[in-house]
Amino acid sequence: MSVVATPTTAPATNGHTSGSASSALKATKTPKQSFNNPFDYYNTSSLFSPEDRLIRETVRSFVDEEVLPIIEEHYHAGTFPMHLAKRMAELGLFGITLPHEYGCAGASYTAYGLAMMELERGDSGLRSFASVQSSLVMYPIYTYGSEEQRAYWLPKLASGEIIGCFGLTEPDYGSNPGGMITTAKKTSNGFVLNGAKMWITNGNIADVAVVWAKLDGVVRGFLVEKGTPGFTAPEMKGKHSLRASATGELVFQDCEIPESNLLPHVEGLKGPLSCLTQARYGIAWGAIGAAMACYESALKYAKTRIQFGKPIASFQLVQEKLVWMLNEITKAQLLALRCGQLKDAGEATPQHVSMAKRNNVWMALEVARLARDIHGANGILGEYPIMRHMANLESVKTYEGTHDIHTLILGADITGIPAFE
Ligand code: TGC
Ligand code: FAD
Repeated sequence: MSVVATPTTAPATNGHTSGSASSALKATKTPKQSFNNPFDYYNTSSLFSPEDRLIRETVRSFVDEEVLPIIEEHYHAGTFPMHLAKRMAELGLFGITLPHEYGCAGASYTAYGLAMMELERGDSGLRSFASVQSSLVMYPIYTYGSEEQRAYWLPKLASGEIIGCFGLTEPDYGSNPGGMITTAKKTSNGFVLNGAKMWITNGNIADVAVVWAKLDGVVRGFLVEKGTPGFTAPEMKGKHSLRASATGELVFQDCEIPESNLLPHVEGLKGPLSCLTQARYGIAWGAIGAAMACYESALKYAKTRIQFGKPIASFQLVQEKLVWMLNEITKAQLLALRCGQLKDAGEATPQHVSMAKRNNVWMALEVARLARDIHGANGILGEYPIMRHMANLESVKTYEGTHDIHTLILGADITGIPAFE
């Protein structure tokens, strides 16, 4: 059901009859448009490699054909569309930058970003799923795991045969994960874990959890398999955001795991934080997708919704909002593009990524709010994607480092004075 007015073909008049006013109106009716693609105003696509463009187009079609028709239903029901996990795996979206030998696509970071942008144009829950599987589970196993761990886990994760999650946040330690109180103790057979993790994307549906815990006071990474005695993963319910995404707790009560489940090649907080840099990079692109969906809907709506005898797109205040949206989306695209180039060249710092995540998620939320405003009352309906994206983006603003934590990361970088303590 749509209550949007049908587009007018005949020009609406404002009642003026003077020749100069009507010719001025005419002049504004058929402006020469300086762009071919209203969602890529600076034609950034021309800067991507043919392979990156193909990946983007493939994910775009997947989202149009298989995500958009069903996502609202899942969002409403509070369920993740699980059948899409297999499809994302088939498209090579899990561990997309990792090498072919582990069943991965070996694509560029730019391609990874573009894929995340298209997924989040569908829903942040879908991008979250791919972020966690790729950047927070496969990346640490690839980067810090033994060769046996890589060979065993990565192909299964790439093919979607198994799903992973990443346990860092605790009930009392969110922005400050260094304070974590989950512990691992060495035993004769391996390790015993005690503690709890909270707000874990895919926690309740995952087959394997990458869990960060303190061993003799030092943060270490452990792989904990579903069904291990002493490990439970209840679902977290009642979310008004990221409803098409599973979120769980991870609870460890004398949970014994074998020695071979320790990630051997990293110690300290830089282990989990380096994974976050990967995922934050994907979010910086993903948020642009959510913003594009809101902008696209607002532009279409503004051109077809008639008030005071004219499309609302003809009002200067509405145009100002649309221009602001496209202007900020374009700036965000350029920031993400450059961040991708730096990552592909091995030159991106965590702080570069913080700037892109911080700016682009903020931008997307502002775009969503303006889009909601342009849709009037219709903006609150599930028939339009706006409120879903807006509510999702409230989580995206908080997870992977809140907006303010990224401000402090950048503040520390430019002043040399960390303000966390
Ligand atoms: P600090 O002393 O600054 O750093 C400790 C060590 O880590 C290194 N480091 C990094 N390494 C790689 N990448 C980064 N981004 C890094 N940031 C820091 C640092 O060089 C140091 O190394 P070393 O060798 O000297 O030991 O640590 P701090 O305790 O002062 O904390 C700094 C702070 C606040 C920035 C950090 O704790 C932080 O980023 N907090 C935010 C927490 C966060 O983002 N949590 C996210 C949880 S996961 C999640 O949200 C998944 S959502 C998934 C989805 O659905 O998409
Ligand atoms: P807090 O740290 O308590 O922060 C509350 C407020 O205080 C924020 O505004 C914050 O910016 C501010 N604040 C905190 N410290 C400072 C300071 N020093 N200076 C100024 N302001 C400060 N975590 C995982 O480990 N794995 C996951 O898969 C995962 N998935 C998530 C999925 C969802 C849907 C959500 C909502 C969260 C998820 N998280 C996950 C947790 C997420 O990373 C944390 O929520 C986030 O790091 C913030 O922690 P917190 O919620 O405890 O907020």
